[in-house]
Amino acid sequence: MQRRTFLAASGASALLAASGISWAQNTARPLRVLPMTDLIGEIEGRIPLSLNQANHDFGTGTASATFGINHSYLGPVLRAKQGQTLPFDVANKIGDTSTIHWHGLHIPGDVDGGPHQEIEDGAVWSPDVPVVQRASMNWFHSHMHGKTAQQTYNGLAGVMLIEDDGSLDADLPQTYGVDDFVLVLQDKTFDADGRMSYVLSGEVFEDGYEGDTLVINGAIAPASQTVPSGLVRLRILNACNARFLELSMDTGPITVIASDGGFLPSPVEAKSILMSPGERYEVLVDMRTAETNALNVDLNGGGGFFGNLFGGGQTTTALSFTTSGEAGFDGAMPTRLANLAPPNPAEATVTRSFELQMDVSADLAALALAWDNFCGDAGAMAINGQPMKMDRINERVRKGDTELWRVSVDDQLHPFHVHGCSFRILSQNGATPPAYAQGWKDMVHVEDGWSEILVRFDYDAPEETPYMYHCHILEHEDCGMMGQFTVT
Ligand SMILES: [Cu+2]
Repeated sequence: MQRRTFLAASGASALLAASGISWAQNTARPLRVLPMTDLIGEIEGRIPLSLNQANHDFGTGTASATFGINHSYLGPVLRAKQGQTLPFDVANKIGDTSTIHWHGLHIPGDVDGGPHQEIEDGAVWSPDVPVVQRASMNWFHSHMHGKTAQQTYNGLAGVMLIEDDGSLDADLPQTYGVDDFVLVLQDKTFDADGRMSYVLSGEVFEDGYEGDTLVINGAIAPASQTVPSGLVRLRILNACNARFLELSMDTGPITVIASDGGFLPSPVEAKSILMSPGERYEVLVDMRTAETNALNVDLNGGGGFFGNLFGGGQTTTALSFTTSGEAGFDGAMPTRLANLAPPNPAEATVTRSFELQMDVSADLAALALAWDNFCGDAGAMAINGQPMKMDRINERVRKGDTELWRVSVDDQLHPFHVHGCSFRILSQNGATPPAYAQGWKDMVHVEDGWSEILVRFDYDAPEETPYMYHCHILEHEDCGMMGQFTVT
């Protein structure tokens, strides 16, 4: 930090950028709490979500040109309850066509917000979104084909918390901004003037876009937060375009209570957890007797350029906690959270295989670009030899059938996401997934061998508004590593 201050003070800001020094700071700032829009209860009229152009200061002292949803960067934390229907009016004012996809929601294809549900600039999209699933942390983000990476990076993303009777009654911290926090983790690059930048090249497409600066809820890390004595709940989203993040605690194990699609049967303690782009985990931090602890984040979880180069990560303190000494949530660490039987592969009546491909032939790459895939000069990417094509249905699934989906890759590590469901992971990279990834998921890591998931779809996704399956490295998705399926 001294170094950065020195360089800036000596007017050597160009050097700063050239030397690749990040804008990470030495002194923590107070945690930025994302504004919540609580929808639980009677909803009058429609719920406005305005996708807008904005200016936002991430903490560099200079405003960056961003997109936001009702705010200058990112959207509100929407809180809803199982059984509600959410009548959204999504107004697009970003100066470009966009979409909003509800990631993790069990909803029909015609309200899913995928690439077929374009919202022209100046138009309003009005889906009535049913909330049928159990308590879970979900999110929403741009899914505009060929532009998902850029639009999401610029800020078109937000969190949706779903509660149910069980979660509202559960003996868990749930006072938002006091002992219950939403953390949206992202990596950014800032130029020498402190403006957020996003520069693409062929190489960037290979790895996906990786920033050098960790941002939490739209503010540069590290952050600090004073909490009451007691348990503290963190609902964490990896909203990076491409980075896998490895999370750990400064003291003791990290205690996971929920994954993408809901609660685990009981808390799982791990030395660290690996989160791909798109994944969510809920964590409890025990501050009953501890006076301090901190959440650490390694930007190079799962490898990455620096991880591979130095054979180790770049673990930094992301968020430190100090107790105020006041009494807070006084419950004990829970022992039982949810009823969850082990997945039963014998239920599968159909098996499908998917290979995520970095390398496709030059002929196919040329076609892929004509199909609105966006790859810079990286060629194109595909699944099963087929780059994304908007008017091609790749798979047709029967509603209510349990299916076994096997996923492999030709190179690198990819996070595979499936719309319209939560699934269970049978194997990840040919092995049993870590205990914290054995509950309800909509993301699976695929690197070596086969990763197998047990899926079932209970809602219609017709030909006009099919579901997607894709790599959640957003540059890969834009570059064609995506396919479409109907459910009828
Ligand atoms: Cu990928």
